[in-house]
Amino acid sequence: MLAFLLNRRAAGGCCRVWCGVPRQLVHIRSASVAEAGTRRPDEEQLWEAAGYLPFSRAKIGAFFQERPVLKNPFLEDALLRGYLKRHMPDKAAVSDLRAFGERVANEVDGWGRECEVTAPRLVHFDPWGRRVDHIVTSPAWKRMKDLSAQEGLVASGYEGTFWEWSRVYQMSKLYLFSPSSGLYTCPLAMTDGAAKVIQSIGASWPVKEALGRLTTRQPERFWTSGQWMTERQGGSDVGHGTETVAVPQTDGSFKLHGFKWFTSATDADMTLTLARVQDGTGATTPGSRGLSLFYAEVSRDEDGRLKGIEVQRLKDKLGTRQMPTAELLLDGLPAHRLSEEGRGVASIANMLTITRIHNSVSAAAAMRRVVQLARDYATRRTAFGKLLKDHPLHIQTLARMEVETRGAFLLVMDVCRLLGREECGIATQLDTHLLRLLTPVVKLYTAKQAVAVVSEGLESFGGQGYIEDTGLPGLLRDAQVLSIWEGTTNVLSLDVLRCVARSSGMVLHAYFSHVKSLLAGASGVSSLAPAVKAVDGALSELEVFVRGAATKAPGYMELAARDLAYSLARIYTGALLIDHACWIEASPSDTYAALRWCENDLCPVATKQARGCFDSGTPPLDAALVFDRPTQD
Ligand code: UCC
Repeated sequence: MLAFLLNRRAAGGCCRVWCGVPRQLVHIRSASVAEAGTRRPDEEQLWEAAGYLPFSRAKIGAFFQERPVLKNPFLEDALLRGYLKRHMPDKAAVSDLRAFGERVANEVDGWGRECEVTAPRLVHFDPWGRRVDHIVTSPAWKRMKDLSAQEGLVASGYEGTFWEWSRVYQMSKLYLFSPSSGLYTCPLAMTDGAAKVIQSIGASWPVKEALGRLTTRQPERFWTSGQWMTERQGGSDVGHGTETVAVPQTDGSFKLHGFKWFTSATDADMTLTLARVQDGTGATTPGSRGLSLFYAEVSRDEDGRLKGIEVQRLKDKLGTRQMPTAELLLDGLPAHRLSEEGRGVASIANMLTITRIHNSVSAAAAMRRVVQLARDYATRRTAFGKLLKDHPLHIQTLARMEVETRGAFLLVMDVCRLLGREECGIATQLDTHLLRLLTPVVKLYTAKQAVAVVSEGLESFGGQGYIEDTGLPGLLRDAQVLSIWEGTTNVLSLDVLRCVARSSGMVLHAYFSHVKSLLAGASGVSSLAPAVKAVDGALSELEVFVRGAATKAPGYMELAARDLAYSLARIYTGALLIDHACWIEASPSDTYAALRWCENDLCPVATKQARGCFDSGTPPLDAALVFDRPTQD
């Protein structure tokens, strides 16, 4: 009967939106319906009276899509819990993470959303015309700062409570926090990096007090730090791009003059930055050798004006909109030199290591979050007559995302493990080499994976993944920055080559021997045999490539750098997945994830080499392709 009526309506060209609220004759017309007062056909009135009209009163239609629910991200994460159980089964750590996971789901995630919708703004002048340069942030952003102190999100990296596992514990907490943090993980990364630099240089006046504030759990004392490295000429080639000069003062301090083009989380209380010391004639040393590291506090004079800083404008960014990013004119900013003159880059390198690890934690966390939400949604959303979870193709897609996420997690946590060992003074030479090599590798690889997995994750929500107020698009926008800041993929690939060269290949020796030892632990585990074979084979191919590299021109290795870094990441991750699957309490899913990961091309540098991708004839062909233009008629 209903179908009959609908057909008749369609045939009549009627265009209305109706919803049937039982027994109520309320209807809402679309713009194209007949004018008010026009007599409706009798059949239509009958139809309404019977309550059959779907979608009359469309604004409150009875059908709603189920939303994905964020549950405690710690309890939901089988791999995180398994990893911690295996390596640091400390009850205090686990119960803290469990409680924090609850807080993230029930409280913090809402604040993160508030940060996203209440973007920071810059107030240049007060109502009376005085220049104030206030960066106004949301109350939620301020709550994030207090929470970060209370929960020890930086402090726990320095308290040593869990000895060599302190970094794993800290980063696990940040991993739970990151996707709900409204990007507060960015200032925390720089704060952690600054603390590490100050600690490694040896805290004395005036930074001793700062170190205490960066690593405190007391919200009222807690400071965040900036890392002002990017200038108008860019943020990658720091050695040539830095124009800021440091003018010596008679008391031994300096005043900085320059233009910082991209300063993140600019509401920080202090910063570390690079500048060139001027000599008595105003001359400076060019290049990296002319750079020194400076400490500066962000403070105001009695009139409320920033001392030595003008905030030019806030950046209008694709993502990370929750966080203020500014262009700063340094016009006599009081500062103290922390490094020896000319040792700026080497001295800030510790900060780069820490922020790159934080970046990787955020990448793995973004993947985990989208997988958790997509998994939940699959149990609620029906399409084509059944729940998404009952569509094998959909679950296959989620399973592939899960494999990527697991790989990223283990790679990140292994680097955190190495960092913890180094900081406890128990790192072997092998650990130190691995940490140096894997830091750029984990950063570049997980950042790229995050964009791919989060993008796939959004697609798994269909059109809803593209709707702003679901909160999902922000995950993708924020993931996109991960491959850009703290060294782009190519810059980090070149960093891999540089650390191989500087260590005379020792970092690679460490790499090969550690992967072999991980594989040795899996010999005899038949369920993992195909994965072990794949990693072993890829490792041999990599060894052949590396041995041959010694005879190649530098240009050859530069072309191979990205594929080399990817090979290092995929092989090492494969070995970690295998190792985890060998754990006595590992689940069948741990084994399955290892097998699936190892079906990838684990050594793309060998694959591409075999195709001549790095040969000298390739760059001109690449260039011709890139700049291909239609021929003139
Ligand atoms: O600032 C930015 C945004 C802030 C927001 C951060 C938020 C993060 C949040 C994450 C969580 C959500 S973006 C700025 C991005 N810029 C970079 O990251 C810089 C990228 N460029 C590089 O990394 C380059 O490789 C440079 C700048 C380091 C290259 O400079 P140089 O001068 O050519 O460097 P050298 O000559 O290779 O190295 C100079 C010294 C050497 O030590 P010595 O002299 O003792 O032999 C190197 O061994 O520095 C040492 N060094 C390192 N040490 C250089 N790089 C490293 C390293 N990665 N680790 C250890």
